[in-house]
Amino acid sequence: MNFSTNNAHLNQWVNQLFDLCKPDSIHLCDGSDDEYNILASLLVKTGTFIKLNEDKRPNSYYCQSDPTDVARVEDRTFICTDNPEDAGPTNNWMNPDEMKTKLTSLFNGCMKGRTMYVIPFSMGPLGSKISYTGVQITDSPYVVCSMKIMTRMGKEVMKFIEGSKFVKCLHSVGKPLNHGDKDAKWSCNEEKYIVHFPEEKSIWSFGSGYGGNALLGKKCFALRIASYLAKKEGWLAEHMLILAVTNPKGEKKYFAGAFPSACGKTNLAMLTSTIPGWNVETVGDDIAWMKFGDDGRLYAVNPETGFFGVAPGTSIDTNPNAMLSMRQNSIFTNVALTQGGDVWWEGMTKQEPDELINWLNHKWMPGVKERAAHPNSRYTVPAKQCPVMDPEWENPAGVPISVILFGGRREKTIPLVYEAFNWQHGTFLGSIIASEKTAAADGELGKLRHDPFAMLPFCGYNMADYFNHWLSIGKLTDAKKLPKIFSVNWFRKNSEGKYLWPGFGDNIRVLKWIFERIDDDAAAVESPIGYLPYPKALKVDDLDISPQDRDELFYIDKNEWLNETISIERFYSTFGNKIPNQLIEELGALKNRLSIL
Ligand code: SAT
Ligand code: MN
Repeated sequence: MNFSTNNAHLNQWVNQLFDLCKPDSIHLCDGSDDEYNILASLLVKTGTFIKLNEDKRPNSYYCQSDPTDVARVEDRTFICTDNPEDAGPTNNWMNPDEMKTKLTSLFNGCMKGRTMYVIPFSMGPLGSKISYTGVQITDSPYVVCSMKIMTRMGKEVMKFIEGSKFVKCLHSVGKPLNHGDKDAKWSCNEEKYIVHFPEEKSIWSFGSGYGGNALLGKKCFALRIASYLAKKEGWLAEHMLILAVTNPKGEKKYFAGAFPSACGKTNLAMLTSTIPGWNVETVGDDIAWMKFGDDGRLYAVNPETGFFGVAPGTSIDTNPNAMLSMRQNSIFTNVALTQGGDVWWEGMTKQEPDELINWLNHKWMPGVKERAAHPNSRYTVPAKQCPVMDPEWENPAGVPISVILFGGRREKTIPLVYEAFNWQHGTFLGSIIASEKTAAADGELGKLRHDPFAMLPFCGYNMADYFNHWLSIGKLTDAKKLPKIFSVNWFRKNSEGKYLWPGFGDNIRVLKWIFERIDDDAAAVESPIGYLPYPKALKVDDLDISPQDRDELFYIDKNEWLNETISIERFYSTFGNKIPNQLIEELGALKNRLSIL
C-alpha cells in the first residue's frame, strides 16, 4: 500500500497497519458533510442505520448495537507501561511487549473485506495551546460518523498534525469479512481489548464498536492518555463538565465538575434555571482540559464538539436543551424506534407510545417486561446545536475556572453540598468520591464503589501519583487564584427511599450558593466535613420539601461518616505506601473532627 500525505511519520504508521490489518481499501477522511452523508447512506444500505423520518428529525439516524456490545468494558481495558506500578492497582496492566504480541496477532487480517478509514482529528480548538491532535484508524463507518460529531476532524486538522506528535489510535470491530460474507447489522468480536500505551501515546482497541470503547478521542485519548501527558506537563485532563453561571447583575463564573458516568453531568451542564435572573450556559458535558494561564488562573477547554449523552430519562422537563440539541443531525443508538420513524426512550414522554420496536429489535408495547431503550442508550449530537452553548465555548484560550465540583450518586451520608476548607482538603474530597454503579460500564448496578475524581476507569497512570499531581497543582499558583472546591450530591434519599432533592433545574439553588461563596456573599457554617450552607443561605422554603427532609439533606450522621472513613481507609490501603501523606493527614483530621461531634 502506498498511503501518502506530507507527514512521513504518519505515512509509515498507516502503511504498516494497512499491511497488518489487510483491509480491501483505504480512505483518508476529509471531514466534509458529503463524506458523512455518503457513509451514513452506506450504513443504511448495510442495515446498521435506519434513517429517521425526515419531517420529524432531519438528517438523523437510528442504530441498534449487538446486545453484547452496549457499554464500556472496564475489565478488558488495559494500561500497558514498562513498570506495573506506573499503571497502579486501579488499572489492568500487562507488559507492553506481551500485549503487542497478542494484539498483533488479533489485528492480523482483522479488516479483510472492509475499508480502513484514517481520521485525523483534534481534541480541542484547532491551533489552541491546550489542544492535541490524534489520528484514528478504524474499520467502522459508524465510528467515522460519530467522530465527525464528537471531534474536529478531517482535512483542516491535517495541517496541525506535526511529525510524530499525535496520538496513534487504532481501532477495529474485529470481524473480517471473507469473500461473499454478508456484514452483520452491528459487527463486533466476543474478545475485546481496549489497550493504552501511554509511554508511546498509542491506543489499540479491538472487538467493540460502542461508545468509549471505539470513539477513541473520548475516554481513551482525552482522559487516559491525556491524564498521563497532563501529569508530565503540569496540567489537568479531567472527567468534568464545564458550565457558566451568570447572576442577575450579569456577572459570569465558570464551574468545572467531576461526576461518574451517567450521574447527570449532561443535565447539569445544560441546566434550565428555576431562579429568575440566574442563568446557566454550557461549555462541555464530559471532559475538561485545564492549563494555567499567564494570570495564574486555571483555564479550561472542552476537547470535544459533541455530546454522547445517556438517553433514558431525558425529556423536555428534565433537560429541554438536550432535547432541542437533538432535533436534527443526530445519531441514536440503542433507544427505541416509533412507528412514525422517530425515537423514544423511557422517560422521554409521560405517555408511552402504543407500539415500538425496542433496542433489541423486538415489538414492544406498554407493559411488556423488556425495556424499550437500553439503560446506556445514547444520543450523539453536535454541541453547536445546543441552544445554551456559552459564546466562549470554542475560545482557544479556554475559560477561567472559579469552582470545581465533585459529586457522585449517594443515597446516604453525603449532604447536598459542602465546601472544602482549602485545595488540599478539596483534593481529599475528590479522592473520596464514591458512587452507586450505573449502566455506563459492564458490571453490577447500584453497587457502591470508590471512584476518585470520577476518574477510576479513566486515569492513565497510578491513581496515587494522580492524587499527588492534584496536590502539586495547588502549589503552582497563588492559593487565591485556585478554583474553590465543593462536594455535591443530588441523590440523597429519605428513610422511605424517596429522593430528598428535586434536582435538575433546582440545582441552580446550589450553584447560586456556591457562586456567592466565591464572592464571600453567602453564609456558611463550619462542620467536621467542610463548610455547609448557613440554613437560610440556600433557599428551599418555596420548594415542596418538608422541614424534616430539609434537615436530612444536610444532616451529618456521625456513624455513617465513621463508616465512610473506614471505607476510605480501606480504599487508600490498596495503594500501599504510595498514598500521599497529605491525604492521610486529611483523613486523620476528619476522624478527629467527627469524634467530637
Ligand atoms: O465511555 S462512554 O463514552 O461510552 C460513556 C461514559 O461512560 O461516559
Ligand atoms: Mn463520561
